[in-house]
Amino acid sequence: MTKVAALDLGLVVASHGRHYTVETPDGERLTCHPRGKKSDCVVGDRVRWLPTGSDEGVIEHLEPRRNLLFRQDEWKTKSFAANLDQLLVLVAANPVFSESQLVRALIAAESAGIAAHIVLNKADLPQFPAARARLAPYVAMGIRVIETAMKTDPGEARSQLSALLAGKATLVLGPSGTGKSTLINLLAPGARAQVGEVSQALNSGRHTTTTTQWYWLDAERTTALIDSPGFQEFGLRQIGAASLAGYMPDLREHASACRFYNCSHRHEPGCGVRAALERGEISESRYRIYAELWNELS
Ligand SMILES: Nc1nc2c(ncn2[C@@H]2O[C@H](COP(=O)(O)OP(=O)(O)OP(=O)(O)O)[C@@H](O)[C@H]2O)c(=O)[nH]1
Ligand SMILES: [Mg+2]
Ligand SMILES: [Zn+2]
Repeated sequence: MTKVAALDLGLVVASHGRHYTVETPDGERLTCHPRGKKSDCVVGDRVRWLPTGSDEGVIEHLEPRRNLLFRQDEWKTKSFAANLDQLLVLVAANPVFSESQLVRALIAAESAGIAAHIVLNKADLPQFPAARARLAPYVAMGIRVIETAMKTDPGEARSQLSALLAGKATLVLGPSGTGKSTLINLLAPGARAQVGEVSQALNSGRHTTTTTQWYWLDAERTTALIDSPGFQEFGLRQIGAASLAGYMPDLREHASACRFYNCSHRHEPGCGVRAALERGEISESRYRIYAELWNELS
């Protein structure tokens, strides 16, 4: 048997269900199949592989991960990507975003130990002020919210984002039609990620991007953006109801004032979180989403 350490190292840059695209340290890309039937590699994984032909290989070993961002729906677990430096949750002025989905993505990142920022795109649309107002609680709790108009003001969007992204591997996550692939094309030279027409994205629930894919933004391969398909469902079954508030910074801040150490912030007397809600220090929508999630996970 070949020793694992003697095998070539590779980075999983795309996942196509049954096979993967793996990039070698010199930047060559090849198709790799998993050894055996089941595979659990995701984009961002470091793997050890063996060549099986001139441009094909087999994955023999998965290197330990620094982190993994995933969601857990009722019946299945969906891994987004591994070994991330940060997450950009991309929402848009239109289509109107679901705050519940935004909260879920932020909680998943927080529980995986991955820093998250929000990008609000399509600042050129008339719905923009309303979308901005809905994000005010996130700005207040210290999350960075970057406002862009990638299509109408790409130069500005590029300069707003390049410093934040430099030297990091960033996953771009968000509902369909918000501009994730538009962002990839704006920043990754020669990316040609497929971009969907507004009408399709809005009305047919169509997802233009269907696979997760890693793009380098620079020739030195130090900065990466990962495009992903838009999501609708975002289960958090991996998280227990009792730890939920700990992953919501605005709630967490007030939980130390609760009379009971195991307060659910739902019905108990002397609850610091509900007191803060009444004082207007926690937004009603955030608390409502917390309560919904708490019921779902209990
Ligand atoms: N008005 C406006 N439209 C934009 C802007 N940025 C992107 N779009 C449009 O939004 C539509 C969807 O863009 P995509 O980049 O395909 O969206 P996506 O998030 O990758 O969508 P999925 O791949 O389906 O998840 C396209 O028609 C873009 O041209 C913007 O700043 N303003
Ligand atoms: Mg896309
Ligand atoms: Zn409480």
